[in-house]
Amino acid sequence: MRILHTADWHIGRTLAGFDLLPVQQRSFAALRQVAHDEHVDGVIIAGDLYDRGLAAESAVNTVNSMLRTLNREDGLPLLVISGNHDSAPRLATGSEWFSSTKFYLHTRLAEAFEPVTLGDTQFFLLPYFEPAMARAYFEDDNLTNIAAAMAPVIDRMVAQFAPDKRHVLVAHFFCGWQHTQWLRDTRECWWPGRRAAGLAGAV
Ligand SMILES: [Mn+2]
Repeated sequence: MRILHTADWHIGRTLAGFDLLPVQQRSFAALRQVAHDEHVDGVIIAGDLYDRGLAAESAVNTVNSMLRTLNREDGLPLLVISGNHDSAPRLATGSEWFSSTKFYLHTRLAEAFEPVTLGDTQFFLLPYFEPAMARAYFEDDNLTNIAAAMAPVIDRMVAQFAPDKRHVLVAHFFCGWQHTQWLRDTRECWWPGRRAAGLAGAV
């Protein structure tokens, strides 16, 4: 299985007063070409499709057009999570019927435990979440940071592992120097199995 992994499109972003949309459109065209040339079986978009939760109308139109192009015109399965820059409820609008065209968009923590199976692989789409969301979901006041919250998150995913499948985690986190070891721990300890992989976007 060949998967194209992308993240952090930040559509709608301006940089020192310049609209980045023309650059982002060119990047999207290049991405689409890679997906075509490499005959990928799906595209992972690991968060931050938008730059702001309350995205401008033009940004919404752009993201919708890009997703529609990949999914409907190119026929590619899409595996998408919300990032910290996205508004999860806004991004999720319409997601109930997206899966009919293999467009899987997870924006709520609970959805992370419903693996998406494509071919020989289970994908666990973990949207960006705050510790408070994990405390509420697991009803555990001890989950005061993401490192603590990831233990029950991973446990619940592992319980869903089909033994004859590969398992891929898609996530979106802040990553800094002090988090490097934690990310390594997540990949090598919390995500068991040699054939597993974690794919993330960040910040
Ligand atoms: Mn980002």
